[in-house]
Amino acid sequence: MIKVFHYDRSTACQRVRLLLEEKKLEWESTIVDTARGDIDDLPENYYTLNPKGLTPVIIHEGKAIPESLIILEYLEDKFPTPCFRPDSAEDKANMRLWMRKIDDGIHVASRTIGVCLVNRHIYEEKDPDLIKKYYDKMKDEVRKNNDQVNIEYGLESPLLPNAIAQFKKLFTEMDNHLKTHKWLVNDNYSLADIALVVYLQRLESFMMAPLWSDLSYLDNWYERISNRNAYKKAVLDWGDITASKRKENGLKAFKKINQYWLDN
Ligand SMILES: N[C@@H](CCC(=O)N[C@@H](CS)C(=O)NCC(=O)O)C(=O)O
Repeated sequence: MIKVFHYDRSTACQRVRLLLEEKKLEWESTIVDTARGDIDDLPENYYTLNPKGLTPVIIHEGKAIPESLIILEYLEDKFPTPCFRPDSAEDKANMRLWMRKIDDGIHVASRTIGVCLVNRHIYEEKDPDLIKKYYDKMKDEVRKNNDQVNIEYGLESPLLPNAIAQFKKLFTEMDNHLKTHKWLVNDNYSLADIALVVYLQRLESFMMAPLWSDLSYLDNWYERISNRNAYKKAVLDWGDITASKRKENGLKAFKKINQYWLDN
């Protein structure tokens, strides 16, 4: 049995759950949700499972594996049927190049948007000592420093325009590719589609879908994945405890975000 440490709305956890559901694997859920500053909710030994203290982590055959993109490849290696990785070396490289964009900036950009629009308001409502403890324990210095800027400046954060620009670049690139291909790698649904789709859901949760309304191939791709049973089970059914806050703050921010999108 695969044990998964995760929480509802985390994009990194959503992609792992999506692959688990696509492969129809049985797994056991443990919720670890520190994203609203509740660092005390982290299980005692969690840093031995993931030195960064983040989710997801899976435990399989006694071994803990963090990092969602590594987990996707691990599951593919261990449970190759049905298969979500192409055969040829060239296609595998293409698949990994799409996935690489996540660790090359998109995941950080997604956090920037989240902190500027929502997390800063959630932290404001909490005991300041608790939030201090949360940041004292945060291992990733870049994440910590970016968060400080994004909490202080919100929609005026100097990091926000570039975060939006990165999404515009990625979504435009995906749309161009999808004009002539059914999926991101040739005509087979792969780990690349599974890894990236969660960011459309994330931006949509902020009511930002109008930004990419002219990217119809991307929109169609998103719709095709959203209609899959596995997606419903892995993403929609788990929901998002902060959905109303995302919607409310996303709507308030839309004019500014749209301007950042148009400026780039
Ligand atoms: N590169 C990591 C990123 C993991 C990550 O950022 N996890 C977030 C959720 S998407 C988390 O654990 N957040 C907890 C928090 O913010 O306190 C991966 O792909 O697994």
